[in-house]
Amino acid sequence: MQCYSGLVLALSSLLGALALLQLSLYLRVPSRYGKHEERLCRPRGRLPARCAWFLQELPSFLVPALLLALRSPPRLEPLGCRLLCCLFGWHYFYRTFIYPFFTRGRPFPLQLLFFGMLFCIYNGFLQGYYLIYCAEYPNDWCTDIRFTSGLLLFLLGMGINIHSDLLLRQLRKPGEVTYKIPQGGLFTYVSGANYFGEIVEWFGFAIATWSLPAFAFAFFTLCCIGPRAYHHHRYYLKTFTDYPKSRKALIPFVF
Ligand code: NDX
Repeated sequence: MQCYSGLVLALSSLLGALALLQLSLYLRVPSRYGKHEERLCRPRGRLPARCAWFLQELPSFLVPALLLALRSPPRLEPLGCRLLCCLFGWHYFYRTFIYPFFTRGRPFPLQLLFFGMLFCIYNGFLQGYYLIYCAEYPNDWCTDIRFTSGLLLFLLGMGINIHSDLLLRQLRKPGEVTYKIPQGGLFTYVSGANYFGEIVEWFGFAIATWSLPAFAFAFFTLCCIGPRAYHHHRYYLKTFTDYPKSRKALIPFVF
């Protein structure tokens, strides 16, 4: 397989367009899973959260891994490019093989699972194809300010995301499905602490890779979970009269 830059441009632009579609669809009404499902329509089928998250996220790990295996001769030079591939793989290894097995979430709607899987195939292909077949970095990319600052942001975001998801998980005993007020960590400042971490993470990745596909994905993430953080915030304010008034929705002290 070779690098077709036109394909990368087309797929990245489509991802940007999907982000805008996502924003227009879910700004007023939240996507119908988790705490926003019950009050809206009841989906026909659901899968246990563990199974659903595993299946949904698997293509994001598998597709780049397949692309890497198909590359002949296997080459990911220089070191900067190899590290960047590892960051994406590292996140999706966690999201596919670790996160689902600890989640205490409610069953996930099959319909959304299907679209989520399609999205993960699409994005896994775009990011993997670009990094494995197209990206070229100078040998000293690892010392470039874009790489180092992006990597730091990525690690910071990932740390916040994993820690916040852990705090959410600890709110429930196994088998429980009730909602409580999240406390501690970045939840002290925002209702969507896990989403804030994820957004910082993917903007860090975009800066470190300095690539159109990664910026398109960071933008998609912002448009996908940014509005969801806002809906979570409204839900908490409506549900809990003692919800901390100073807490913002997504960005500490700002929004
Ligand atoms: N999955 C990313 N759009 C998405 C699934 C839905 O990873 O067709 C995007 C992802 C997909 C979406 C995905 C892409 C766009 C789709 C959409 C469906 C339709 C849409 C395909 C792929 C679409 C068009 C047409 C435009 C293409 O019971 P519960 O489940 O609520 O329990 C929760 C629990 N919890 C609490 N427990 C007790 N008390 C409380 N107060 C609690 N609050 C929450 O914690 C869960 O078990 C857990 C986390 O819940 P929540 O709601 O905070 O996070 P959640 O949304 O479930 O995300 C989990 C993690 C999180 O770290 C987040 O950052 C990351 O996944 N994520 C999620 C969504 C997208 C994404 C990352 C990304 O874009 N990078």
